[in-house]
Amino acid sequence: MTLGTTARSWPILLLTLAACDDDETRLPENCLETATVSVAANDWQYSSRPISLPPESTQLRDADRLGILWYPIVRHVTCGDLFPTETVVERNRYLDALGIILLPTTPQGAPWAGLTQPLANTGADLSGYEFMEIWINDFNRLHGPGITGNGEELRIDLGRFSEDAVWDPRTPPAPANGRLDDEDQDFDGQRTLAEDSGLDGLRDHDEVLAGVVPDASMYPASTSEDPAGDDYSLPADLTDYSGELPQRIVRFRKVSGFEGNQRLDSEALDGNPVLDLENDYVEYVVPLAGSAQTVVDVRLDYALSDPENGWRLLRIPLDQVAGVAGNPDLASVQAIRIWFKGINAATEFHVAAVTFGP
Ligand SMILES: [Ca+2]
Ligand SMILES: [Ca+2]
Ligand SMILES: [Ca+2]
Ligand SMILES: [Ca+2]
Repeated sequence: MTLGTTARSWPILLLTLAACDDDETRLPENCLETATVSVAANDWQYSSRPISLPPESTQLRDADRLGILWYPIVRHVTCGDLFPTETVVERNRYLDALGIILLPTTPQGAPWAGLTQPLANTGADLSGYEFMEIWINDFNRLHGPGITGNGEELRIDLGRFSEDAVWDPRTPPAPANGRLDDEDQDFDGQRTLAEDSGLDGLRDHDEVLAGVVPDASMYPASTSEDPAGDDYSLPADLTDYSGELPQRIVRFRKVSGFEGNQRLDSEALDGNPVLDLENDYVEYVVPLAGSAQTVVDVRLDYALSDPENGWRLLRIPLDQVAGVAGNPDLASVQAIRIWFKGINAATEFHVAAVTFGP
């Protein structure tokens, strides 16, 4: 099956993975029919704040959302990074991936950051799948020999989420505002220059006039020209991932900007212009320092010395739910949210695939 009702990029990803993948870690034989999630940066957006589910009692705060950048990884991750024993031809094949950088904040409660992707307006049917798999690279900073971690977690939610997102790029962000923020001001589906303003509805000069205050974080998203920090621009070379993390933060800071990206952005997850606030979802928790859900740990399994290869294949049984909000239904999954908890440092991840099987 194919998720979603809009044009997305997963068939290409699936073909790529299927082509390079012929050992015991392979996706199922029928992986061309396996539902998956896009790793194209354009298909992700800021999420609303997850609600804390029993037995957790302390709710997260909008203001404790970390800064978060996301951007496409092109011509960088190879099949050989994930499958080192493949043939040379296959090892050299590039895979698309999603880059995510979390930026620290000064939290009063538990810091968090999340991205969401609508899967299908009417809900995708995932009820026939046993597990979800994710290829993720933490560059061996959060897992490996001798690393016990400080409670850093990857969390994945499937279902229906409040559309009232914490989308302010600044740190700390303005809280969700109780409105459906949508660049398409007249809801005619046509983008005008004025409408490509970011979810704040303000172009740069209006941000200045409105007295929007630039953030004062260590890695400020905003400047005096773009005080809201929501301008879009590409680095000179989108395939340059060299240098240290602070350099990549500067390079990719504006790639996930919504103002001037020539797209009509919206908080809406279902395509209609009404703010939906319902939360009906299941939550899965992956302690990042743990190995219980790790199927492949490339560096350890293949005895590699490359410290930058922190690729892991995580497999999460869909029946091992850590929390339930409202009345979720895996037969009708509108969106996926991936989010991080327990991290409050500049931290980088690459995600190469999110799939469901068998
Ligand atoms: Ca809103
Ligand atoms: Ca703006
Ligand atoms: Ca701006
Ligand atoms: Ca836009």
